[in-house]
Amino acid sequence: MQETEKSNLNLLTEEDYEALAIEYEDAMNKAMASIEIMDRSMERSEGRNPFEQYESRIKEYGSVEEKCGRKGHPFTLESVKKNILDIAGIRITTAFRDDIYRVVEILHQFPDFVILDEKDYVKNPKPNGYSSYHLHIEVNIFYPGFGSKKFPIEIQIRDKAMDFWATIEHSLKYKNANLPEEKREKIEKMFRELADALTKVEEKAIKLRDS
Ligand code: 0O2
Repeated sequence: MQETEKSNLNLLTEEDYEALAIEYEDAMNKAMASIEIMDRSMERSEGRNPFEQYESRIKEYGSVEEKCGRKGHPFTLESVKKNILDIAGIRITTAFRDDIYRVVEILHQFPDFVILDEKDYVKNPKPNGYSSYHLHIEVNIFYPGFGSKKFPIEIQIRDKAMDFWATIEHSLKYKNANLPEEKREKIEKMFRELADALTKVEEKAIKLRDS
């Protein structure tokens, strides 16, 4: 669709999205700075540090448009602000599965983060085997002369084995979407088996750590 057609329909233009994304980036950077403080504080404490790696990203314009379409939301500025909660996303990776819950506990204690909702796909994996802990948090940013604004951020927490699974599954998702039904089912089954095998490896790793 042409940019002129988009503005006629009040659809979100790439230019408007870029302006919006800058504000989300401020909120994301603030949250990342807080996570770095948590990590460094855990590093100094006596126990093991559950934070292994963390990274952030701003969702691309095309992905926001695709997600609005997939979820049946209008692709307008107001709708995107209300419905797309992962414009700013942070992924935290842990070494062990049980570290995920230590990270969740620490995030809950942090006063700058208001937890909006959370989904535990670690205890309740998706039927395809996807397993991660998701939280939506809200971060407050003060803009001199404008006042405070609140921004949602999605935080995904998973261990390294789960991250390996999700990265492969994500990269093959679009490729597999056009496969014949029978072949797709076979691949989905292989992904479920891979997730089960990785869960067993994770359990062994925890046993090794605790032995
Ligand atoms: P992308 O391209 O990774 O950004 P919500 O985001 O909460 O409004 P939903 O569907 O209720 O939407 O949330 P859900 O299922 O918790 O998934 C949100 C995000 O988790 C996805 O964002 C993915 O990043 C990741 N995710 C969820 N399910 C899967 C899965 O089966 N495989 C992989 N690899 N990742 C998954 P997006 O925007 O869908 O995708």
